Amino acid sequence: MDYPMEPYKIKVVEPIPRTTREERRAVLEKAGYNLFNVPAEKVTIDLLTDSGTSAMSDNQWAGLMIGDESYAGSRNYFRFEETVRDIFGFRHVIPAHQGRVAENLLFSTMVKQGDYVPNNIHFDTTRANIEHNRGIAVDCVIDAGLHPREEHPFKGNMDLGKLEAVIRRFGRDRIPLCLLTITNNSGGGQPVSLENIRATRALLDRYGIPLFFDACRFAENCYFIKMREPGYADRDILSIAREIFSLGDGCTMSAKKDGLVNIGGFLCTNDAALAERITNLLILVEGFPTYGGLAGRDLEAIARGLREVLDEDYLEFRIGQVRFLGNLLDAEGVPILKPVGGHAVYLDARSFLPGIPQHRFPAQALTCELYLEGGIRAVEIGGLMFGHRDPDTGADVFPELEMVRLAIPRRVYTTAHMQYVAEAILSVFRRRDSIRGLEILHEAPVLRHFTARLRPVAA
Ligand code: P71
Repeated sequence: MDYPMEPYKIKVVEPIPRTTREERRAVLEKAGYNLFNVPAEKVTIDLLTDSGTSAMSDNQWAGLMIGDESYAGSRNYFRFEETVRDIFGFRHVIPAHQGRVAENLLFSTMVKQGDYVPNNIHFDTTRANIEHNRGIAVDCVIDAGLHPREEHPFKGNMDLGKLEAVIRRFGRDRIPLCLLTITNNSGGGQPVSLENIRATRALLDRYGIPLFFDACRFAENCYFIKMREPGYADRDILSIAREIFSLGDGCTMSAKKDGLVNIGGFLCTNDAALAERITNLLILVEGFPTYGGLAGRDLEAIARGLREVLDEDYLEFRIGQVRFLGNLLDAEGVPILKPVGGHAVYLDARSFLPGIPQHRFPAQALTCELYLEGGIRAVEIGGLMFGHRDPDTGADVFPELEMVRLAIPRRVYTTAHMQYVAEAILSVFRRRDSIRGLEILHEAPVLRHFTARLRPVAA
């Protein structure tokens, strides 16, 4: 197994909290068996999300010092705009403080009641922002993208048959735009091929429907194209990115992922009239168009992060580190989603804990055990996050996938940390028959996973 070497050395360190098993047991109970309720100071390795958790480089930290905090026309805005235009190629660049604001601005301007918005798979904030504007979010990923064990190099691809069926059924006038999420987070961090992007574009052109990218993890998607798609092995990441975005009409971006910053985002479009409407709204809710809810120094850090993320040594390590963790688990028979995605390893909780029925939340039970075992914080993506009661029948409805996501922050943990995580998971795997399910004590009416309180069921 190849051991990925960090392509950087460490200049600043932050101690990692250590806790005893007894302490973690008490923390879990107090948190209602929900890791969102656990203070970060009680977490040893935090794999809750790869969003906003990156380590900035010395170059980015240096950039903070030349932040120009002028209300209008900050020099860092111009540097940010120039960088985004150079990589993404869109004419209008609108800053926002994070991805879901860019989504909100876009959908509140383009989507009206009863409109349909297709995507490979909508991320939860994307779906929620479409539904908030009374639109209907439709997932059209290829079938392989829904099966954890099916190997496919581009499991994030759009199913063109499903997409065309949606267009034919509801009509072009009810589809204001189509999205493509690169990489496809909800489907396991899986990439979309350039061939598929081109074909999606051609299909949409026949109906005159604009294509927008949800570009959060675009550089990781580009790296997969270089590695896996015929004809791209000799291309640099920047030229692949430019080719992708040349096929779209705009994008939303959470810079908290491939922008390598702790806060920030933006929205791009080629449509001047659309840009003007969005900008007017931006001034109302987020800020003047040359800062969009961010400080000048944040814009500088994004501009620098977007350059650094295109570095091939960085991406080789990044993707290699995530794969390394996946391989350590796979080699010991731990059931994971395959192939390993760009930003996270997903445990298949159904196979890991076959004795726990879905209404006893096996994935949530597994996240609690990982915390108990090694102070590791992962996130449940299964029945707790996506299950709900059918309003008509009153019956419980559970999602297809029952997963635990181990999201790896960028440049934060070393490969030794990955080995620590794998060892803890293997210990849990060996004693999996003794793990009990959970039941809900308290839940909120929407997005219940953030605040729910649970308890173990009797053996
Ligand atoms: C992730 C997140 C962040 C998150 C969101 C909800 C609960 C816990 C953690 C955010 C995304 C994303 C995609 C594809 C838009 C956003 C929103 N992901 N699109 O995966 O993955 O961006 O957080 O900057 O608002 O943990 P934002």
